[in-house]
Amino acid sequence: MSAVARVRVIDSHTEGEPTRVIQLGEIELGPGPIASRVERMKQVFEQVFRPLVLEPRAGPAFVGVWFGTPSEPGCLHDVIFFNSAGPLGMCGHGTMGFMVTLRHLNMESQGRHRLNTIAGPVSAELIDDTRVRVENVPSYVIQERVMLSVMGYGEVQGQVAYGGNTFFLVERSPVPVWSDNLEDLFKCSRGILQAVHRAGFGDVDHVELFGPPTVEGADSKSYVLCPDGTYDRSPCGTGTSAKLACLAAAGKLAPGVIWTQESILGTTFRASYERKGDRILPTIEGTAHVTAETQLIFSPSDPLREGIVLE
Ligand code: PYC
Repeated sequence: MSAVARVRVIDSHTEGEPTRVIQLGEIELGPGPIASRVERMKQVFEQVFRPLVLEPRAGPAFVGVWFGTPSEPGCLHDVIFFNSAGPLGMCGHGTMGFMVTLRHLNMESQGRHRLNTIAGPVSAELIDDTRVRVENVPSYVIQERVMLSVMGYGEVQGQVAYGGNTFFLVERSPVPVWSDNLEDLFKCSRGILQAVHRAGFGDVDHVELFGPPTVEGADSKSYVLCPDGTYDRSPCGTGTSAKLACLAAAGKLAPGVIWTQESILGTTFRASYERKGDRILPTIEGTAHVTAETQLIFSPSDPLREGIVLE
């Protein structure tokens, strides 16, 4: 950490879920392609990147964003999302936070922009200063009707689907999807994640539990367990994309029809899809607000300069 003692970041939240954008040029990851940059990020992850999203400099559920020169033609930037568990394939709420941050920094011009993520290029458009529309990567169902035996919760049925990250989606949550039920939702979704790995789906790193909506106009409410062991405060853009793939495959949602996904907090994303061969192309819309401009300080004498990690 000796070379990086101060890092300027911009914080925002998207429907409640925090995003921390590292200002351009603060941390170099060398030339592209994006896969090489991700490898370099992983080499110094615990010393350089993870401390940016851990306590005592961040709170729970922070997603970090590194961005730099595009390594893919037609893209505005390479954008790498990460949480304290490592890089994320894509991040819907993070893309919204990133676009609103670019506007805050006067670095964004009008119109739709392509951003190169680990999962592939996505399009993002600022509708106004805070509202962002994201056209995500092609999304699809990997396995329908997976039956799991989950200790303490019995038989749980769900689907494995991809929306930029890989999800296990449980249509009928074994525990009510209510915000006063967070402890049980965490225990249940952790048990499901372990069971889904035992069942051979090692790529699954997020779990979504669904229940009836509680805000007017929403179609469904979700609790989303993320790879860093926190829950998504937003309705989760990649998770909503995976959900649309399941709905489309089951013939429950037609192309172009709006699906409103509610988060555990009661905030919402509006989503719809177009067909793209045997996959779908989801569009997610939500609101982000900048919350802080900060310079983080990593003093060599600070015993917690690499963040608080409880093994
Ligand atoms: O919005 O895609 C998302 C996301 C993934 C993890 C946290 N948020």
